[in-house]
Amino acid sequence: TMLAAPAFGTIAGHVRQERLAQRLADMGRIGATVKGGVNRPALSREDGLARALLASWAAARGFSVETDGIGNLYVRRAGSDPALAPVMTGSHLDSQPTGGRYDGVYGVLAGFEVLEALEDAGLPTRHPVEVVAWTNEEGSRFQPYCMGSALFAGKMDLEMVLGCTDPQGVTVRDALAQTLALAPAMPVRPFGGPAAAYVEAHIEQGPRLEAEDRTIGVVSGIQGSRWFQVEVTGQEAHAGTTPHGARKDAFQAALRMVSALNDLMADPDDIVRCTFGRFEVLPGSPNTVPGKVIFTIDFRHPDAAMVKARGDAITPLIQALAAPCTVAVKETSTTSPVDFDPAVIDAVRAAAVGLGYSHMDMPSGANHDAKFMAPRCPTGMIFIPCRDGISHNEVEYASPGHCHAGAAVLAETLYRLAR
Ligand code: HGY
Ligand code: MN
Ligand code: MN
Ligand code: MN
Repeated sequence: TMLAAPAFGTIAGHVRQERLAQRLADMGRIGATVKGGVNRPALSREDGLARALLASWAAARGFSVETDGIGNLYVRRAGSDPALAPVMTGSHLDSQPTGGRYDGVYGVLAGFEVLEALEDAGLPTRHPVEVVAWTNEEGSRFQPYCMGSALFAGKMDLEMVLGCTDPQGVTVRDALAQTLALAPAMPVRPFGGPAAAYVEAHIEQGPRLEAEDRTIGVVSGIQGSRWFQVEVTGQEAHAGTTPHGARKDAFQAALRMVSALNDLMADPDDIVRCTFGRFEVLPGSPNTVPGKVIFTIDFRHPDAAMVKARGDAITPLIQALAAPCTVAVKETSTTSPVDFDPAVIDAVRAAAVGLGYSHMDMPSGANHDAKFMAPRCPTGMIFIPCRDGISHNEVEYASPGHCHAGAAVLAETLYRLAR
């Protein structure tokens, strides 16, 4: 029989703002950049050192740590009934090349703070509670994104993933081996383990909570996103002697493609998101006609039909504009919009209300590992504001008070799901 739920604050009262702030500062030193951000690419030395630091903190508190075939790090506080599936939280430690000290890390460390608060309170839970640091959420160095959570959820093939390469040609397989070597050996669990629920805390990475002066975002779901890598091949030639009519100029072809994609994605309501984040013109010499252009497309939309229809139009449009060059289009990540579990959404909102935090329901424009957990178990997210809504930028900042509030709401939510 389930005893009456304890008053809100029972566990949140043990969440300590300064301890969380200190751990964020400690983790933020790994891969720190001169501009105050972090450069901690997935499966880099810095990523490995961050994993090792988290594993050492877990060991110091008597939590067990395990990993799996892609290096996800599971920190577990045992439950009184080990037969029960764990209630899970977490996020990622990898960052953008010019990333901030909160994206991903905040969710991992807010989850760790919940484990510490449960321990300090001496509160048992029937379910084990686990914090996961998922491998390669960002997808910046290696595409696709969310390799860790997608493999856990059985949505990607491990051999495919291990063969993926970064722009320097390094494979996930090789980078993973170097990363794992930086932390003590730990038990390896198979993918697809049981999960009773998953709740991820994250900075909003947008301006809405700050604009509406709310502390907690009760997240309803995540928009769909489709990523492409485009490789245009022309012919290098002399800039002075080659008539334009005889050129196979890869840059001019890419320009036509981007211009047509901008027209395709034009949206008076400004709901569509289409970003050309990587754009390489090779060989990059002023007096050689570009023979190759590599560029990426990150297309997102909240409506499933639009993600399908508009996304399916991308490749044929690009191919029709390639001549006299040739083009290869590779779709590297494809995820549909997901809606989070109503009961988890309600639990997050109830915790915010119970703790007296201002809050608002809102969708997520950013991808998260929660996108891959949503089909596996009841899933939800908690947002906190970030200054000026800026993220994927070294100035990214969330106040200690907001970090504390998100961890407190996470604590009450996880406790009610796990007790
Ligand atoms: O790209 C994203 O939406 C996530 O922040 N990595
Ligand atoms: Mn993130
Ligand atoms: Mn990110
Ligand atoms: Mn994430």
